[in-house]
Amino acid sequence: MDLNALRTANPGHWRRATAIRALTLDAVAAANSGHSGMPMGMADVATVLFERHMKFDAANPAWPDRDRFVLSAGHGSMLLYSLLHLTGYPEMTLEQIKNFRQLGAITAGHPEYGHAPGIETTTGPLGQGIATAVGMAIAEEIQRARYTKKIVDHYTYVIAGDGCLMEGVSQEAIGLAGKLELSHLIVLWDDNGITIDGKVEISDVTDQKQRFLASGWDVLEIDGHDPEAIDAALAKAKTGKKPTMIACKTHIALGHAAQDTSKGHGALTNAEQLLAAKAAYGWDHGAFEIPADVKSEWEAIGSRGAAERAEWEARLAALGASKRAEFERALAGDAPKRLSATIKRLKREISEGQPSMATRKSSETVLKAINPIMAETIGGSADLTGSNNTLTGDMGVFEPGNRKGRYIYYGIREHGMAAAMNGMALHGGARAYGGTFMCFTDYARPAMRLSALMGVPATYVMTHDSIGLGEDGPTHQPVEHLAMMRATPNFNVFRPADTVETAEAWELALTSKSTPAMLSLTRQNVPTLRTTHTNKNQVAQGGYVLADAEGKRMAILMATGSEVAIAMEARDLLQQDGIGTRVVSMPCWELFEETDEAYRRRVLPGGPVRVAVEAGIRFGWDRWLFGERGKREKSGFVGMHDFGASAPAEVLYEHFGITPQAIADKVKSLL
Ligand SMILES: Cc1ncc(C[n+]2csc(CCOP(=O)(O)OP(=O)(O)O)c2C)c(N)n1
Ligand SMILES: [Mg+2]
Repeated sequence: MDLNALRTANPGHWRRATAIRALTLDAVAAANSGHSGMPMGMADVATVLFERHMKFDAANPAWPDRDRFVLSAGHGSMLLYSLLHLTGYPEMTLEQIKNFRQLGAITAGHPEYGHAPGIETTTGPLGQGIATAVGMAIAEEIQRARYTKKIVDHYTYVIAGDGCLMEGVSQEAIGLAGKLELSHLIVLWDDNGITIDGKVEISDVTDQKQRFLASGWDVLEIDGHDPEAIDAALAKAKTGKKPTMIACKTHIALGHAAQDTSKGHGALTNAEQLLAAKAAYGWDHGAFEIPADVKSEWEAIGSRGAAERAEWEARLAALGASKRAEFERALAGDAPKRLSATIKRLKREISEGQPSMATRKSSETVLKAINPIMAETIGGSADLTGSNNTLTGDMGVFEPGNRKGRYIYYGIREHGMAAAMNGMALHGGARAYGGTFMCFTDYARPAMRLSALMGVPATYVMTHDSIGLGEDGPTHQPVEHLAMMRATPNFNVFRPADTVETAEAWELALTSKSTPAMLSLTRQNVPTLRTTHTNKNQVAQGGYVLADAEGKRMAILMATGSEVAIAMEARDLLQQDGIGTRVVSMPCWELFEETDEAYRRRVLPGGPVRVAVEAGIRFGWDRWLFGERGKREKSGFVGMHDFGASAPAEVLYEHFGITPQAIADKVKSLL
């Protein structure tokens, strides 16, 4: 690589891009950890993108109509931190850059959503960024259709590496974006031919350009160090009717001794080599030193969008009052005032009518009430719409010919769906839910974990939640999935027992601003158990006394979902034998855990025998069996101990011993 030619071709550009490279080298050296090569290789692309194309105003990072920038190759976090610092985002101070990767710094190892404005999503798990960006682009399309391009008209730019494109989720994302013709999505591929283990060719021979073309994208190819080529490609990408992938041929760790090698991927901390790279750049400034003229050029880029933003504010102000209020409400993530009354009305109807139905159907009943009053919901399913009951008649299907549609046929792409849901939530103005069989939580899991880590309130509609799904058998019967999701911090797992609890769970999911939720729903019918209407949302307490003991309280049965009805039948058997039995419904452990000690003591007093009933594995239940004043020798579990089997549901419940009689016997053996 002839650095001299690059330096002289466009000296201004070169110095601005080199500021990114120098900050990266210095921050990684100070932390003695990090990834230098990717920011050094993509500095030219990022500089041209921010300088000539990105619509943003560093002083107002939350401007809703800003372009979104997603650094999918999150290990190159110093690229993003440098850009935010140089362009003048107030929070990204030089101090923060100096504290790269240190405790409490906003410059975490990988970009973390919420640490600083300008970090649009958490990245680092490769492939997540590009898949999340698809959701951002969907949210933008829908809102552009609804509010016109005077109010919503922006692009989502992604920098993705070889790793992002090798991850399976990228194909789900690319396929979806291609089909949906997300023309405002532009992916810049850091085509450097290098990953950690060596050259890309040691593990992959995919023709990425052909792959994107085959999935319905436009593809461009450029020298990623040529500012004019970068500029022209970005300009062209914006005029297309399809999403665009720009293959940017780059040199990892440009100008360093480790250039074009896998050594260049990681932390380049050797002091001599660092100085030699800076010398090759013609950068004779001290560590973390940015010359004033370079910094002010960057700050001019950072404030370039200020006027455009002001014009946008004026257009928003000119929008009719109610439309504007609606735009702002959805953006703030506030539920409409009518939601609470709507849920209460539905609960009353159900408590009176007492239908027996599958909770997946209950969920549909709730959605039919909610979707018409919450225009911000965007629903979907990974090719199981009729099974997940996620589509309601008013939504319309989101597709190239109907940008106002709010239902997405994700295809068989659970992981891509979950990541897209994150993107919609992060974009703002959208509340995403999506369904699949609960067993396939496994397929969506990496993005579900990021929902929790980022604190975005995506709602996962996971139906067919146990052996109760019957004949599809153990491949489809979740047993460990409740435990897996309960183990995830900041994630609410709801397993409602009937339609009333399902309505309450939905209300909680739809009013949450920072905690994602999974609704674990049955395929099989369950009776209405909440036959007395209460305005109060009981699921909000996580666990509550559904039926108290008559006479002396000798046993407490704790159950969730479809097993609550079985526990109620066991209670009848026990009461007939004079054994006073309380049934506690525990639809959301996480919320129960958050209630105060005094409440939990009332629900789970010490003394009585405790039996937990759930058609999943026991893992986690000991917290409620032995903890909270419980005793090991006076507690038991009725549930699954292994994988399920293929047979009708009733046969399986008998076979695995999850029956009223088995519960009653267990209680008696412990008394
Ligand atoms: C899902 C996932 N798997 C593995 C890693 C660890 N990892 C980080 S970067 C990287 C190599 C990525 O290669 P590439 O995207 O080409 O980045 P470059 O070396 O070009 O900077 C790997 C394996 C990760 N961050 N995420
Ligand atoms: Mg690479």
